[in-house]
Amino acid sequence: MGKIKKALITGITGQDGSYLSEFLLKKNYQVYGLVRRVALEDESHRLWRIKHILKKIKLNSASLESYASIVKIIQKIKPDEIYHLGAQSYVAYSFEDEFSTLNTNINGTHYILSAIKDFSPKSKFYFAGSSEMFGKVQKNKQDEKTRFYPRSAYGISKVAGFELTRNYREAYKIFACTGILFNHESPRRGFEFVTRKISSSVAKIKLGKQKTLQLGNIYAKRDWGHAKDYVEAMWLMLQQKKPEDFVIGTGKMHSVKDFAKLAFSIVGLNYKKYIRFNKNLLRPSEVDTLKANYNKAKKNLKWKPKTNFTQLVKEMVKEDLNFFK
Ligand code: NAP
Ligand code: G4F
Repeated sequence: MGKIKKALITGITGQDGSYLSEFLLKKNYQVYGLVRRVALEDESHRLWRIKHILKKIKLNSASLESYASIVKIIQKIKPDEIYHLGAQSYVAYSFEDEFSTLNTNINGTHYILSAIKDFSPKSKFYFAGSSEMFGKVQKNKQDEKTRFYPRSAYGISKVAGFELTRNYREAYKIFACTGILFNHESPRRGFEFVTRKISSSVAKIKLGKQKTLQLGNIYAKRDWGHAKDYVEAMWLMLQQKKPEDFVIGTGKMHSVKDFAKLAFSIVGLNYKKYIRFNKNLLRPSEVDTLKANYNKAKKNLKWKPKTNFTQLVKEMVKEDLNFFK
């Protein structure tokens, strides 16, 4: 039997962190998580996505805002692979607090890369890049060569993280790569994101616990996939011979309105009766459309999405019906 690999995940309490942990445990990894100290003090609320695997993983408290706390963990564990998923990930909030979004997202990434260089240069590094980097899209379908045009502090922070990752790879020969992931959702998605806001509202409306659903720009279009499919792509990137960046998506695009229409229809309701426009939910600058060209991942990683749009919406609505019953 080969040596047991060690993986360190930042953002392990989030949607992707939880699926990635399950995936790596199945592959017999020892999984370590970097979590905020407050999370350990409030397990029932903050660790809900990983409570079923808590006995199998090792959590360490640290802050993405503190270089010293990150160094301690990386120096101690010397992970084979580091998946840096921790971030202020809510785009709308990044307009309200640009400073902390840039701080956590850019410095956090820089601290980890710098700690790898000085204390664990053999660790392979995955950075959670985002299709938000494409922002005001410069091409109908976006691939690894498409020019970035971020439209929020969040998008800007991810472009900075992408460039830091590239530069550490080139300057210090660290095995570092960025996954440019398009929107991915699941029943574990945070309630503030539009898909979960819709699926949870549909469930509550069906159960008589809510009357209407307020939305902003329902004409925005996204390339939505399932988070469970996407964590496999993260792992595949770190198993390649050379570190490279990859776009991950489905290549299909739907509007927020399409999502709502389908979600309501699944429970036999007409979305038109329940949706209310709220102008306060519009963003100062919007990303209108996003659609992935993931040909490079298909060819080099042999990766493709397993879940289609209808299956994703059905799963989310069904799980929320159970959740709110
Ligand atoms: P998520 O559910 O919002 O999880 C974010 C994670 O980051 C949580 O574990 C959170 O911890 C942690 N975090 C936030 N601020 C932190 C801080 N200051 N110090 C330490 N940890 C902090 O996000 P996700 O959907 O799983 O996404 C994972 C990563 O992929 C993020 O970097 C996101 O920006 C990126 N991404 C996501 C998508 C998508 O569609 N889901 C697409 C492209 C890129 P707490 O539990 O303590 O808050
Ligand atoms: O669900 P959203 O908040 O996701 P957004 O902004 O696309 O960001 C997500 O995907 C990115 C990848 O492209 C990630 F990097 C990021 O971390 C995050 O996971 O909004 C989707 C769309 C937007 O155009 C928004 O304006 O839905 C529109 N929308 C309309 N009404 C709404 C609402 N969004 C939210 N959150 N809430 C609404 O009521």
